[in-house]
Amino acid sequence: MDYRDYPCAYWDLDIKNSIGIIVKIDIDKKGKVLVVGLGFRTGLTSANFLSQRGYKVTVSDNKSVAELTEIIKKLDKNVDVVVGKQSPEILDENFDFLVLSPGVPASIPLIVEANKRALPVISEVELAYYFMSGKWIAITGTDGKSTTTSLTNHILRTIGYDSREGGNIGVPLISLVEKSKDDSVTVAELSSFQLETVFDFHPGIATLLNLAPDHLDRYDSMDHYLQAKLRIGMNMGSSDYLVYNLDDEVIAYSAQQINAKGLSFSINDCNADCFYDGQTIFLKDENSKVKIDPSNLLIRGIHNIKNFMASLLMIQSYIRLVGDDPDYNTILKAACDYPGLEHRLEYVATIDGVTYINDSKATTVNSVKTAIAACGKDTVFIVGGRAKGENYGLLAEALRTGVRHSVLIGETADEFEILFSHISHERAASMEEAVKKAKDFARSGDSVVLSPGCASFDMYRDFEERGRDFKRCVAEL
Ligand code: UMA
Repeated sequence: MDYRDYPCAYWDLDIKNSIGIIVKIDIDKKGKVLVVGLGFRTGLTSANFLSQRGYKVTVSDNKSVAELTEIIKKLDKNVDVVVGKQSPEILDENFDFLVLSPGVPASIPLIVEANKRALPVISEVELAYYFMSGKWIAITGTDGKSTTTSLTNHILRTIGYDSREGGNIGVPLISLVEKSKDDSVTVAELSSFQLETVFDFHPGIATLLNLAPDHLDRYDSMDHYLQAKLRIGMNMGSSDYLVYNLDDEVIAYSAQQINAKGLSFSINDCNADCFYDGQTIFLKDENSKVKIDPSNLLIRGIHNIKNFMASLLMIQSYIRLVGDDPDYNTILKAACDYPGLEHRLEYVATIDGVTYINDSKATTVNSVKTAIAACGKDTVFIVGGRAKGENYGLLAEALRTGVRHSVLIGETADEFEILFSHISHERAASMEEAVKKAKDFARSGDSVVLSPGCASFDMYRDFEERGRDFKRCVAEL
C-alpha cells in the first residue's frame, strides 16, 4: 500500500501533545539521572557528560555485561550500570529525569511507567539544547538528512563560520557542547526517534526534506512517524525559518502548521523560493533572483540537487540571521569541493570494467529507488537485511523494472525470495558470497550496488559496519 493510502490525519496533527508528557526540568539542580540505552554514542556520551558535571548518573541497558564490556570500560567511574531486564521498579530510586537513547522505543514498560509517574523523559537532543551555546540549524526528513547536514556544515565552515555537525549523522550532539560559543552554529541531523522526546527544543532554522515510509516497525502508522518529525518545529515562531520541500505533498501541507517563515524548494514549481529547472538553480534573495549552476557539484543525482537547494536556503537564512550578506560565488565554490559521504552511493572501485558502489545507508525502499535512478539499468543490486515494516512488494517492482539482477542477503531473504519469484535473483549467505555472485553475474560496463533497503542489525552493528564489510569484500576480489 502506498503511504498516501494510509488512513491519514496529517491535516489534524496535535504535534505538541502527540508523544510523551511535558514536565519542566530544573537542569541546574545536579540531580539523579537515569540514562536508558547504553549505545556507544548517545548513552555513553550523555552519561559521561552529566557525571562530569556533577549529576548522579545510572545507566540501564537490556544487553548483558559481556555484550557491553567495551562501552562500560569507557564510562566515567562514578556512573552506576544496571544491565539486563529493564524493569520499571528501578524508578523507585527517585530520578529527577531520564535521558532516552534513540534506539530505545518509548513503548517499553520502563518508559511507560516513567510517563505515568510524570517523570520527565528527554532525548539527548533536548539535553544538548539545554547546554549548547550559539544557534541551531536542524534537519529532518526520511532521505538525504545526512548529506544535507554534512553539506550545510561543510559550506558554513568553508566560508568562515564556526559550525559543527552532529545528531543522527553519528556524532552525539552533547559532545559538541564543550566547543560551542555564542557565535557558533550547530547543524543537527535529527531522526524521528530523537525528536519523539524533545519538548523545549527550538531551532532558529529547520528543514523538512521529504517523507516516505520508514520505521513502520516502531510506529503504528505514517501519521505517528510524521508527528514525531514535526516536533522539530513545534516551538518555532515568526522570526524563525522553516525550509521545506514543496514537491512533497505531505511535507508542504505539514509546513503550513509550523509557525515560522516558510522557504520552499522545488523542481516543479518556478514560484518556489529555490527552483531548479533541470539546468540552473534560481534562488530568491530579497528582491532579486540569483542564478546558480550546480553542474560542478561532486555529489550527483537529482536527489542531491534537492539536498543542495535545502542547504542553500538554510545557509542564506543563517547568514541573514547573523546580519551578514551571502556571497553566492563563495558558497557555490565551497559546495563544489564537497566530496559526499561514505556509504551513500559511494564509489568503491572498478574491477574488470565493473564499478562497485556502496550505498549501505539505503535502509528504505525509497532510498533504493533513488539509487536505481542514479545508477541506471545495467546494475546488479545487493538487497536485504532486517525488515522495517515496509511494503517490500514495491521494492521488488522497482528492481524488476530498474536493474538486471538482484542478490538477496540477510533476514529478509525468505520473504524476498517469494516477492522476487518473477525477477532475476539469487541468494547469498554472507556479504562475501553476495559480492562474488554479483561479480559473476555482472558484465564489463555494469555496476554492482550494495543498496539493501533494510536495516543492518541482523548481520552487523550498524549500516557503517555493513558498508565497510562490502568494501572489504570488493577489495578482496
Ligand atoms: N536498548 C535498551 N532497551 C531497549 C532497546 C535497546 O536498553 O528496549 C539498548 C541497546 O541494547 C543498545 C542501546 O539501547 O545498547 C542502543 O542505543 P542506540 O541505538 O540509541 O545507539 P547509539 O549508538 O547511541 O546510536 C544512536 C542512533 N541509533 C538509532 O537511532 C537506532 C544513531 O543513528 C545515531 O547516529 C547516534 O545515536 C548518535 O546520535 C543510527 C540509526 O540507525 C545511525 N538511526 C536511524 C536511521 O538513520 O534510520 C534512526
